[in-house]
Amino acid sequence: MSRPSVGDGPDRSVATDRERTGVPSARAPQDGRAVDRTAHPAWLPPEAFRALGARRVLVHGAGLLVDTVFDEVGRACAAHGGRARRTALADDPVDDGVDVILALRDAGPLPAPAARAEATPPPGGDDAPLGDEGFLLTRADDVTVLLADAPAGLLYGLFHLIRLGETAFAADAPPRRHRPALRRRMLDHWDNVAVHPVMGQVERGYAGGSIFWRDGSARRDLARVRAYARLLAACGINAISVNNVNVGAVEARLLTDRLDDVAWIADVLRPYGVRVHLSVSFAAPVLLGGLPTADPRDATVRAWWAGATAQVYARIPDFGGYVVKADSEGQPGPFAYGRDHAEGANLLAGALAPHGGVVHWRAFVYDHRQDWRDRSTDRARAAHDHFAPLDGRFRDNVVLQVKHGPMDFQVREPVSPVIAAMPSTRLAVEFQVTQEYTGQQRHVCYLGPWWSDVLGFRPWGPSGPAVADLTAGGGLVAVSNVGDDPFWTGHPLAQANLYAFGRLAWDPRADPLAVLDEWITMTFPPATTGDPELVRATLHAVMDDSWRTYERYTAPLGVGWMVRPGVHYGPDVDGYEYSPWGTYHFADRDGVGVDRTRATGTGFTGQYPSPWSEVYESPERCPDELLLFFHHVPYGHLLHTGTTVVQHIYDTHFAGTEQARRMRRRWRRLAGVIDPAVHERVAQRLDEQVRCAEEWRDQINTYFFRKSGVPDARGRRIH
Ligand code: GCW
Repeated sequence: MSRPSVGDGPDRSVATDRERTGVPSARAPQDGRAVDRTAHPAWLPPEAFRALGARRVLVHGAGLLVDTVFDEVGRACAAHGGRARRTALADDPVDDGVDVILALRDAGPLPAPAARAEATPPPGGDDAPLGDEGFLLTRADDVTVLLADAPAGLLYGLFHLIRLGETAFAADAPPRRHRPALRRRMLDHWDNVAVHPVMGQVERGYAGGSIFWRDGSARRDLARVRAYARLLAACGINAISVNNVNVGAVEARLLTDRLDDVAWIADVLRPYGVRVHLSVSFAAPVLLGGLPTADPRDATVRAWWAGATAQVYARIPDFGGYVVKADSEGQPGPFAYGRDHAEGANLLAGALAPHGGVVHWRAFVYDHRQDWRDRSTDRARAAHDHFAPLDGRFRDNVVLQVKHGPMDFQVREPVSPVIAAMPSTRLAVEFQVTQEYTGQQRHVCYLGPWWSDVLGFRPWGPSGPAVADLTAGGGLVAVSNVGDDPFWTGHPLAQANLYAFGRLAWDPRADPLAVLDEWITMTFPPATTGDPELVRATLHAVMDDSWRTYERYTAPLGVGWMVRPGVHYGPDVDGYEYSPWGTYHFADRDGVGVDRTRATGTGFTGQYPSPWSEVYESPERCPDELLLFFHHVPYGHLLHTGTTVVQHIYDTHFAGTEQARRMRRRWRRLAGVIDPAVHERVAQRLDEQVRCAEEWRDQINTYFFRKSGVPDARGRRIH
C-alpha cells in the first residue's frame, strides 16, 4: 500500500455534525504549486497517473489551462519516470520519440502524428465541432493523440486519459469525439462565512467546516482549494457557487466590500476551468446600497444592480453569475413588492447580461407556514403553481434551477412536473450530493442510480425527450457534500457521490454502476491495495444497492419525511405531521399516504403531462415505490408485488436493516487490505448505520403495527 494515509483520530463527527476533525489543515503556502498533503487524494492518487506518467508526453499549445495540463503531465512524469515536453508555439512541433500528444488544434502546425489524426475521417461521420470543452482521442502508429479546440478540452481530455490508464495505450483506436452533454455542471456550496447559530459553518454540511470560510473570514487555504479544483476538473465540474443560498448579513457583502475573497477563490479555481458564482440576496440594494426598496421596477434598483455587477466583473472577468433563493424559507424576494418571479429574475439577468453572466433562479418557492389542518394546500404543487405560468417570460440568461423532485430531496420522489412545464425557459435540475435526507454521510448511500433514473425520466412517455435533454440549455447543479474533513466528505465512500455527479452531468446516459467502478479504480488503484479483486467486489457489494437499502429501512413507498425535525437524521414518524412545513403522511388506523389525485385529492397529478398524469392518478397503475406519494390507501392495499402495503413496510424494514448488517460484515473483510485510515473511518460509520437502521426499523414497524393492528405475517418481533 503506497498511498499516503490520512488518519484523523477518533471519529467524533458521528456524535455531532459540526465538530472539527482535529487535523490541522495545510498551511497556505505562497507558491502556486502548493500541494495539500493533509487531505485524502480521493480519485486522484499519484498512482492513478502511472500509465501516462511512465511515457513520453508532448503538450502542444499555450494558455492558462494548457499550463495546467503541462503541470499535471510534468508531475506525473516526474513521479513515474516518463518525460514531459512542451511546444508552446507553432514553429516547434517536436514529434520524435513521443508516446502521447496532447495538442490544441489551433496552436499552429501540429506534430506529425497529431496532424495525421486530424486528417483521419471520424467513424460514423461524427464530425460535430468539439466546442469549448470537447476533445478527440485516437491512437495510431503507437502514438496516442488527444486534440482539442480549446484549452478546457485538453484538460478534460487529460483526465479522460488518466481514467483510461493503460487502455489508452493498448491498441489502435479510431478517432472518437467526447463532449459534455450539459454545458454548466455546477456545485452549490451551502457554506456560511459567519458561523450560523443553528446551521453552523456549512448548512446541511456533514464533512466538518467550510473549505472556504471560517468564523467570519476567508480561510485562503491555497493548497486545499487548489486540490479541490483538480478533483472537480477531473470529474467534469466547471462551475461553483461559493456561499449558501440562505444569504446572511455577512455573506451578502461578498458582492461588494468582501468581493476580494471571492476573487481569490476564482483565481485558484480558474486554472482548472471552474468558474465562480455567488449567492446573492434579493434585498441587496437595501442591505448594501442603502436604497429604500429592492423593487425590480424601480430604476434606482436596476442601476444599483448594474453598478454592483459591473464592479464584480471588473474584479473577476470570468465571473459566472448569481444564484438566488427568493421568497423561500424567509429569504427576501419580489413578492414583497407585488412582483412575480419573472420580474425578479429578469432584474438580475439584466445586470449580468452585458458581461455574459447568468442568474440561477431557484424554483424552490413554497409556503413554509402552512396550517396542517388545511388539506387543500399541497407543498408539492407550489413550484409548478408559481413558475409554469411564467414560462416564456424569463430573459435568455435566466436559468431556472429546479429541485429534481417536487418536495425536497427525499429518498424517493417523482420527478418535478416543473421540468416538463417550461419549454421556453432554460432549466437546470438541482440534486443534493450532501446527504441531508439520505443518511448525512454517516450511512453509505450511493446516489448515482437514482440521479440516473431522474435524468432518464421521460415526462411524455418513451418517445419523448428525457430530463437530461430538457436541461441541456441550463445544466445540472448539486448541493456540495465537501468540507474541511481530511476525507473531503466525512464518509470516505461519499466521495463517490461527488464524483458521480460530475460524471453524470458530463454524460447523463452513463451507467451509474460503471461510473462507480471508475471511481473505485481511480480511488483504490489496484497496485496500491493488497487484493484488488476483493476491494472491487466489496465496494460494489457495499455500494451498488445502497440507495435502495437506505430507502428500505426509512420512509416507505415515497411518502417521505418521518425524520427528526430540524436535523433531518434518524426516525421520527410524526415529527413533521403537525408542523407548518407541508410535509405529512396522514397515517390513521385504516391507511396511509397523501391523496394528490385530481379525483379526490390536491390535484397535483394534473401537473404532469400524459401519460404520467394518468399513471400517477391511478392507484392501480402508480409505480409501487411512489404509491404513498400520490395516494392514501388502506393498509391492505395490494402492491404490484402481491404484498399488502403494511406487510411491505414490515418486510422492507427487516430486509433493509439486514442489508446494512451485511454491508458492515463485507467491509470488515477489507481490514489490512486498504489504507487503514479509510478502513477505520468507514467501519465506524457502518456501526452507526446499522444502529440507526435498527432504530428506523423498530420505530416504523411499531408505529404501523400500533396504528393498523395488523400483525406481521411472518411473526417477527415488533414492539
Ligand atoms: O432542504 C431544505 C434544507 C434547507 C435549505 C433548503 C433549500 C439552504 O433543509 O437547509 O436551505 O432546503 O434548498 O433552500
